Amino acid sequence: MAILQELADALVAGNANKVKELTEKALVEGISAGQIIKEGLIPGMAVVGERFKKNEIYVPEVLIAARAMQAGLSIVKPLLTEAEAAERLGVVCIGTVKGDLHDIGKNLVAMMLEGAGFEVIDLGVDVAPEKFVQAVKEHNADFVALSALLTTTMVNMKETIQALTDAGLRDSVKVLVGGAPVTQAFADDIGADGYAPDSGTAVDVAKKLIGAA
Ligand code: B1M
Repeated sequence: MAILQELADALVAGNANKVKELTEKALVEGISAGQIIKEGLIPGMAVVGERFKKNEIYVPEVLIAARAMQAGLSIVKPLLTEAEAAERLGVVCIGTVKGDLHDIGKNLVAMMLEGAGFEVIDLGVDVAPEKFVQAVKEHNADFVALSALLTTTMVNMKETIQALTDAGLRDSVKVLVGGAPVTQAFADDIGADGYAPDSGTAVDVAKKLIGAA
């Protein structure tokens, strides 16, 4: 549908006003909230993710596109039917680990996951292992996404995985880790299910982990 392509293009251009306008217009035309997300907003954000991964655009452009995505999502999310909401790819509890206050990268990952169709519960920064455990239980999460920017806080990723294991949740939840000092070798060492070096790749890895890619 032409209007959904126009919507995706407006999102890629980071034009929040146009995204809002086109989302409202699409609803008036009778297009469902789910279809607007699936065929307009998500494809737009996928283009942004790909360009970011290839270094064709940078953090500011991604943040602007994410703001445009939010402008559309805030209109259609409350209108999702139960069936449409259930079609979401999965529930992710994301946070920066205990002791760590860096959140720019974590926010980007959260936005890209949401843009790809995941429901994202953002727990913020300095998140203690117990808080992740509690959130996984409360939201019946499929994923825990852990970000760390300090070599001194990376250890709290391991602590969080241990807390999930102790709570008997480790088999029911996938753990994705990332952040500047984190490597695939570290992820393997602490028993994470996935590692991503950037927010675009985080979406690919998350989809693979739940068999949606
Ligand atoms: Co801090 N800081 N900082 N800092 N800071 C670094 C990380 C540092 C490398 C700077 C340096 O010394 N060169 C250094 C860490 C050294 C180390 O541990 N090896 C450092 C330090 C030491 C500190 C303090 C200790 C400084 C002090 O007080 N003495 C202090 C610690 C505070 C704390 O956390 N307890 C501190 C504080 C701060 C500010 C508050 C001032 C600010 C944070 C503001 C904020 O986040 N709201 C800050 C900043 C801005 C930085 C730098 C300059 C930039 C980080 C950033 O936002 N990058 C950083 C140096 C640097 O990285 N160049 C530095 C942009 C962002 C888009 O990238 O976060 O890497 P990044 O995210 C990427 C990927 O890593 C990945 O995707 C993102 C985008 O593609 N990714 C994931 C991130 N999380 C992921 C999760 C995933 C998957 C991918 O799956 C779940």
